Amino acid sequence: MMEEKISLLREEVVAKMNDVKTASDVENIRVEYLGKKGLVIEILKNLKNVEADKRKEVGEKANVLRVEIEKMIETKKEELKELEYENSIKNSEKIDITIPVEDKVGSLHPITIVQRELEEIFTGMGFTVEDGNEVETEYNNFEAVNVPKYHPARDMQDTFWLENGELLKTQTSAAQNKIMLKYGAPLKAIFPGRCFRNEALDASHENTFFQMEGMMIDKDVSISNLIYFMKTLLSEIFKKDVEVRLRPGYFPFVEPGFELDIKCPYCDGKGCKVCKGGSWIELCPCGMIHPNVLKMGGIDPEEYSGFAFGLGLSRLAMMKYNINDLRALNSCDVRVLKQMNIK
Ligand code: FA5
Repeated sequence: MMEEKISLLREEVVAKMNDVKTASDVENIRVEYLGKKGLVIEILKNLKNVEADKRKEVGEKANVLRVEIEKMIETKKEELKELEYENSIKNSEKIDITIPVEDKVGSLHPITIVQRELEEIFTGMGFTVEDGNEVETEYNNFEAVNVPKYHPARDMQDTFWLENGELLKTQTSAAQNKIMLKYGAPLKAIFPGRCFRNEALDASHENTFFQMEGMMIDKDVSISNLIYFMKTLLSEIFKKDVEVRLRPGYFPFVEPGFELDIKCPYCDGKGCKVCKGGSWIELCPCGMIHPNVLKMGGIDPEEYSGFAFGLGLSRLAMMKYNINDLRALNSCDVRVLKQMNIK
């Protein structure tokens, strides 16, 4: 009798297992047969009521069934997990691995490209590339380049001040003094960097922009050296021989000071929308380093002279890539790069 009951239970469990759809169906089967009051467990608990000569055999069979059911439960659980995973793949977004990849997944920023190009040109001419800070002392940004407190030139470079009296540097010239003190004369260095000014913004003025400063200090350095280096640099950048001219310009840290213009490389001076019909483009303030600045940098102006320039890197990138609004360069909009078709 009992043996028959056990084999009926086995058939029942196998049939129920075949119909299982969810994990809770499996749990119901477990409770029904192997739970505290489960049908198989009840048989084992009540073995004492079985006739003595059959007790051992019934006990063994019930135990075998218990183990079988446990195995069926485990197997079913695994199957359900597998099924769930397959369904999740089927229902999730399909990835078509045969679609060709976009030919351009990213590029360097135009300013970075121009900066690296300039660094290569200058290191080829024996200059070192130096780093400047973005947060600077008032002394380095102004006093050390001959702009004492209350000098009217400070009005042109209003900036963002920190509570501790330091500021976001307005010009790469802020690193001149530290570099002079570090290397002494002779020295040839460029120092690119991010600058900040409290500006009224327009297509050619940003509150955050890049400059690249350069300095050459040695015995007998003259304005001809300055012109030679600037001409070489700009010709390499624009990949053609560019004509330059100097106009007087005022900066307290140079004497004499100039604004360096280039003949428009787009129309060769005939007049176009890049040079706004003026044939020349103002590109780079520069000049011979003021004796006071050399002195503050620990260099004897009687023995040494030097030139310095402060190239507007953002504006140069703007020109090289024909961008009509400087603000696009800080926009973090990838469409800007795509539009420029930078590889
Ligand atoms: C200076 O900053 C001087 N330190 C440059 C210098 C260095 C002169 C060494 C002599 C010797 P200026 O304020 O003109 O000069 O700025 C230099 C260049 O930075 C400008 O020609 C322009 O290209 C760029 N620039 C200045 N302000 C902005 C701005 N708000 N947005 C974008 N570019 C700017």
